Amino acid sequence: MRHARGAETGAGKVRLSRRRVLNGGTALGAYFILPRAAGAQHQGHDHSKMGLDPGPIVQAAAASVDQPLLEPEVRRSVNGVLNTTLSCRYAYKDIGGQKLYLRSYEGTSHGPTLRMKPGETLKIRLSNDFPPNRDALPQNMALPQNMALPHQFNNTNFHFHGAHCSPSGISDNVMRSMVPGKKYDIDIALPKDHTSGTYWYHPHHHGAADVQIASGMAGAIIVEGDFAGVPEITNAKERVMLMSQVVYDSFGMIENFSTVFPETATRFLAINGQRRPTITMRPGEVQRWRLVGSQYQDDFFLELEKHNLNVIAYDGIPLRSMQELKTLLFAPGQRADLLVQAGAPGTYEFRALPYDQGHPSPVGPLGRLVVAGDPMPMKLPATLPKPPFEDIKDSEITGKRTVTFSATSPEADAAGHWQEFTFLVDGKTFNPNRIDQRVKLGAVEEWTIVNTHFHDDHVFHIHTNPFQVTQVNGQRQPDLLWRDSVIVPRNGGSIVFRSRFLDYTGVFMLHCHMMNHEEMGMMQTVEVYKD
Ligand SMILES: [Cu+2]
Repeated sequence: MRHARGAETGAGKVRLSRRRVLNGGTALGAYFILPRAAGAQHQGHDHSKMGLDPGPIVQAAAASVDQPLLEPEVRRSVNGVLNTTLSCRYAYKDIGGQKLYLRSYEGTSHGPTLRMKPGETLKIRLSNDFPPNRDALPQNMALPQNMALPHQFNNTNFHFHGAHCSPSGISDNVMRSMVPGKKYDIDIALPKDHTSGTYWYHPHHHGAADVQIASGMAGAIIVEGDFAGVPEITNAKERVMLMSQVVYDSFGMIENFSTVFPETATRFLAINGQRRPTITMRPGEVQRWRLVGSQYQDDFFLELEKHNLNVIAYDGIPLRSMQELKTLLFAPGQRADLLVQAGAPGTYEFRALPYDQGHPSPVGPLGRLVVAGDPMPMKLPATLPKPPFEDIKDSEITGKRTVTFSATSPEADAAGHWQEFTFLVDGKTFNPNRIDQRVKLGAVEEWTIVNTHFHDDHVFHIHTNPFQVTQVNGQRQPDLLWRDSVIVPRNGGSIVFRSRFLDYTGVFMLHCHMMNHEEMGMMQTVEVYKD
């Protein structure tokens, strides 16, 4: 991705001599070189006449916006196995005219898109190529206050977000610690009846996951095969779109937790590591946009100017009928599969609108839809196939429980340092040595998630089993959506869901997917056990 964008950007906006292109080199990426004389005259001197050549003057360019949307490299399964490697390493990334030096997968702005089918196995040889951690492990990590300190940002691991698979061993086990300089095998087998749709992967090492996701360490996983027999969907061109809030310090890096913490930390928004990319369609064309909520912290209130957002799946799980929306509230961790039908020729903004999630959600352009060319008559589907899961009936419920999200904050909340906040589940910060919820294998439970935090909405996410949302703030939800991540409204708000704890025993996590909060302790362990 980087190479293509860097080269096109410079050449497209400024007429460069061959010598300057060679001098500038590809290392300059999305920066371009101003004609030397212009820079010199600005100083009131012409150094070239004086024989003093100051060399090319490099200035950050706005030219790296409005480039065609690029998608991550695709890696596919072969004979039932997706066998690949992933290197975790530092890389230069050119995003929106900013040259950043951040942790990455494979040195690209986002990791490769992995495509596989239900019943297949994902085998990854993960190489942690980060340098050694600069900080020592806090002394006595058993102390909860120490476990809630972000730390050791070069440790990592691998989480297949939304998968129904084993949370143990070398499968989707987020308790693993993958340290710098070593290689690790990951082996995740999906059951044959796994849902097909849009999933994603990201690091989940407590202490480091937030900084790594904020750095763009995320990739899409497409489990193929949904909507077979619906040509309006299967014939549509697909686009994978990884959403991000771009953050960095004055060195273009993320080396300190305070780079990501204040709610105002976001510099701008991006899709696939590009600032305001362009998406082209022909009038009447239908495309399937696979949106991945890989933004590290905040909700996006999405709008595509003068176009409907037609949702056909949330969180990788197909809907029973298409939702025709004008706006979509999109939380970290979530996915939404949209059918977009292009209208009349023109340019339309794809953007995040103002929204109050307790603090203002980040706003700004995400991309631009450019509709041009000959009409392409396509249709939206009239109906969708039967969805994959049966509704959970009252008669199935074997138990109920309540989980409470809360937080404490300083008086001057907006200006507070991260050390002045605590984020809690059931009154406690995360402790990996404690089991918080024990659930018998095969149980079907109804859970109420309460958010007593006066200030912020939070995003409840649980691993291994999806759930069906039945109530929000006491209101029955007629659409009974299946999800793996859902917003819990602030100040006494609540959601109720039902879930079947099927197939897999072991320990996994529930947490807030606003990663700052998870990192500071808003996470619990869940153990599914067999008698
Ligand atoms: Cu939260």
